[in-house]
Amino acid sequence: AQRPSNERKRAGTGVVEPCPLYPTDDLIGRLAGLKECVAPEDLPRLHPYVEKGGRVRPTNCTAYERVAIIIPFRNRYVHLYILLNNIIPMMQRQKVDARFFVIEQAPPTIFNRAALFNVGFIEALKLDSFDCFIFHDVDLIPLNDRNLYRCDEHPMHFAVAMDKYEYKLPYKKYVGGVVGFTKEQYLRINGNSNLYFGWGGEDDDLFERIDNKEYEIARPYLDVGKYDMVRHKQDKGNEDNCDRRRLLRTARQRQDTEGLNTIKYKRKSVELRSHMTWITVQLDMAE
Ligand code: UDH
Repeated sequence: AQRPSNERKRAGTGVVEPCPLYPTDDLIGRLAGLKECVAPEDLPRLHPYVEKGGRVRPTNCTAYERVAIIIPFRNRYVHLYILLNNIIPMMQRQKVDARFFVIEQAPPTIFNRAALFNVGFIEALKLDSFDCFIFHDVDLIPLNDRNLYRCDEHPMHFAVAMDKYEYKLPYKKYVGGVVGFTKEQYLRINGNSNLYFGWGGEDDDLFERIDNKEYEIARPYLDVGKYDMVRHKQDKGNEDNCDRRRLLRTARQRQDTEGLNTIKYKRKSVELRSHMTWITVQLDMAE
């Protein structure tokens, strides 16, 4: 990965001190996974060191890379603040230089999680430079801080063991929940498909894209890649996508001609809030 642009010099020495790749002294290991509600107005008191727009970075060393954390979002405020309350301190202990992006899909179109990942990638790069993109469901709370939020030689699948799947990988090709790509990897797979409106299938399409470009999938041990999902019912506006099996059959053929290079959306607003950059977009179903 490229060296981050925010290099800091050690006072008086002119020498830049890189953060340790594995900051073992600061890590705790297993975490409780806090699920209590957090009011947004409490975030500044709980996490005062986050910079406006949602950047958290190490104070005494230079992080190895810059990470954009992209959260696809619609009407899940309670989950969002619970998630931030859990991952902000984890980012600090991991010595990650991260910026949180909430990518909100405006009504009325059916929710499209995968298209929002493409939007997040494009919009984040308009605002700053990033080496690594972590696409993070809003309702997944990490339970081990040894699950380092970094990119690797191969795309990373972080959420390998969720409570809803009895802390196991539900099937070999599963890449749902939390995944990470370097900029180069995401460009090479042409991002996600934009065609999956509604619940399901888009993550299996992503697997096909990764596999088709001959990447492997890097995964932590089950005990490390552990997450709890904050319970919720199926959302209105994200009903089951009945077309998903049909779409999946052509995933590989479509890869180069449909995805990051063809996404269409209307950007409605970009706001630098205290603990995140909030981007609202309109997606159209017509292709
Ligand atoms: N999301 C929203 N708002 C929505 C829908 C989805 O913010 O209205 C985002 C959010 O980041 C969420 C992610 O998209 O974490 C994935 O959506 P999800 O939580 O609905 O997916 P999951 O597989 O849902 O976790 C499980 C419950 C519904 C299953 C019904 C299938 N028959």
